[in-house]
Amino acid sequence: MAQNGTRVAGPRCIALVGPFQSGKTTLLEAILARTGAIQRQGSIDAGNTVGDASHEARHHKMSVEVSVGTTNFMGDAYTFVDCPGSVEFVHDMRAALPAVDAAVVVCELDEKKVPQLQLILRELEDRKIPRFLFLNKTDKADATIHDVLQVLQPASRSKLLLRQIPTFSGEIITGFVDLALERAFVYKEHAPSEVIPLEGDALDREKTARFSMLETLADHDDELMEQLLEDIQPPRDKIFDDLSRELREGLVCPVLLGSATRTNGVLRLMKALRHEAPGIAETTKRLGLKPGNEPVAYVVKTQHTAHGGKMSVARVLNGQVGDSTTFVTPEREAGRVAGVFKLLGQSTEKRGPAQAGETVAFGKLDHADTGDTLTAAKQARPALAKVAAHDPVLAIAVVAKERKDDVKLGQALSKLLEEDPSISVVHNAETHEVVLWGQGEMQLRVATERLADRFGVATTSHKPTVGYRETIKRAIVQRGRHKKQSGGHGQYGDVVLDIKPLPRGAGFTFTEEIKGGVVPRNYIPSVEQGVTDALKHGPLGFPVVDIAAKLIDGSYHTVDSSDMAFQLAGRLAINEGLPQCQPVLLEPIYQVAIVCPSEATAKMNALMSGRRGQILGFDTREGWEGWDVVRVQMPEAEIGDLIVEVRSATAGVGSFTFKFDHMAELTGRTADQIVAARKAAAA
Ligand SMILES: Nc1nc2c(ncn2[C@@H]2O[C@H](COP(=O)(O)OP(=O)(O)OP(=O)(O)O)[C@@H](O)[C@H]2O)c(=O)[nH]1
Ligand SMILES: [Mg+2]
Repeated sequence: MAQNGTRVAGPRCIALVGPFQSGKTTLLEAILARTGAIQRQGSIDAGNTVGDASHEARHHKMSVEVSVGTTNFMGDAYTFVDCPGSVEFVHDMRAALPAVDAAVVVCELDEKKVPQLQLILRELEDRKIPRFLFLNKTDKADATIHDVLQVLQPASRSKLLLRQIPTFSGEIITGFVDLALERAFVYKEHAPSEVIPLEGDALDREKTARFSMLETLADHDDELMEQLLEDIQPPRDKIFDDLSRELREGLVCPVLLGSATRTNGVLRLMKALRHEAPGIAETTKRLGLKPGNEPVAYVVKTQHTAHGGKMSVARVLNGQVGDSTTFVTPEREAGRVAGVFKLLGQSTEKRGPAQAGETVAFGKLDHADTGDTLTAAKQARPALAKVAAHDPVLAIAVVAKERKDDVKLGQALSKLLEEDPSISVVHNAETHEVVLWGQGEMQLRVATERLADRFGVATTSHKPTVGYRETIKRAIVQRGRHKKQSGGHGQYGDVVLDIKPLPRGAGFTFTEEIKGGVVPRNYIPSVEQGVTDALKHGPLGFPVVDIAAKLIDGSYHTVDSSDMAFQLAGRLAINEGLPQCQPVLLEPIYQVAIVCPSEATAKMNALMSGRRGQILGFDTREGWEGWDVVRVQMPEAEIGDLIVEVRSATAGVGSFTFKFDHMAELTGRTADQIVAARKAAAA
């Protein structure tokens, strides 16, 4: 079954992407089985697939990071990068994409998943990555499959092009017709499909579907358009040439059908990749890599294996990389390759040097990060792609279960961040909390599981402390006198403070107006120190802000006065004065910008009123037709798990960014509860 066209030989790197749970990892398994890289096709349910081999992925029955597998097909090496579908792990996909030749977007015929599909296609379109759609789970599909293009086209900016149509036995799909080859196939479970005669109803449907495929191709080929208008049968070569050219130029997105669990349609997919997907030459052109002699590679993924240490999965873009190749990045020295490995999920096999186009793992590149462009020369190439992680939306505070693991936790966290740069760690100096910021509940749960499983540090986690503050609403003049006469040397300090509220955001000021040396100069800094210390915990239990303290009077004792005594006096004045100044709680208010498909915008309204949010306005999202931006002001405490609700109201695709805006007074029951909780925690 020779297929013509302008085939590119050599190793390929193909991303498997698509909405959550569409069957990507199962498709990888099917491809590996069909191409002989593994003996038996495993399944997600049995927990024995090559991809998703980590504890965390098996446990949750979903991909939580990229899995990579290399196989051979008709003489060429193919490395598949199986990306997680969950939006929480999307950074792994985004970081891997720049280096791939093409993507297979695995999807289902499910309207609810179209917004997710759109997000993924958008990423590929923006990066100009040629893409196929693989409509999976045809074993579950029924006759409504005729609506494929109608359902899926809105997700894609480039025209979807149906390459195959299903054939039925009753309601069940039993095979397909390949519209380019004009051949009918009947599916065989876990075996190549069999060619059958194309006749009867199938032939009629084939003619119509083929014509519309050719029409789509002819949109970008005038000669073909003329042939169609004049009823001339275009030569098959021309069709294959157009298919591959228009795919590579991103003009069309061909749609193939199949079932990953049954290995149906997998061989056709491999053949389409073989004949139509671009190779390394076009990919380096896309990336703008100028020709040169030195080895260049792009880091697709970073992993810390239990025994092998750090592994950098990388695609060699130019030259040859072997043991002891030394790499630099534009920012730093990346290290020296210690071992080149072929990957099949978590199993690694040592191999010889890797050539341009191959995707392998390099051992021990201590200072290489995911997304780095590596150059084996003194002079680094400029970064070919930089993929910044999305802003985090959810946080948890983590604590090592055992005190002795505190140091180990720090090391484990830095490895965790290397593996998943969409997580960040913030050490809160005020609360001494180690706060993990990430993309969602599952990602953070997996992060803590990984800390335990992979890096050997068991942790507990809790909600991070909200940055409440307090202030006063009334002024007071308050004396603070510290006097102790116990035997010999006594202690004496006496101050009078003029305490006043300041406008919101003014912070704290300390001034003095001491006349006649009633408080000697050298003790004034001690008074200030005492005041500052006292303001760390106000009468409500929180740091006090927006307050002015002026030292206006006092007295001293030539023998008994000391720095310590004046510190205590300053402290006393604050501790005794503030409760009389109508202390009030302040809570941080953030500006939140929620992005969501327009049909979900109304739901955001309802969501905000339940979370003390104030809607400031709605806008259309620039460059995103059918999407809105909702701008809101919201208390920090309510942002805590906002992402969970935003996602559930938007089929998973809504998100937000936020930044601190101001502190606002909080009174009433909510404030009382917060103060009571703080007191209970301090007790
Ligand atoms: N009926 C049917 N089920 C399938 C098919 N492919 C995958 N599944 C099932 O769909 C579920 C998800 O499969 P996965 O391969 O984990 O999907 P995925 O796209 O890798 O999932 P994420 O990586 O978590 O997004 C599993 O229960 C699979 O058995 C298929 O062709 N037919
Ligand atoms: Mg998966």
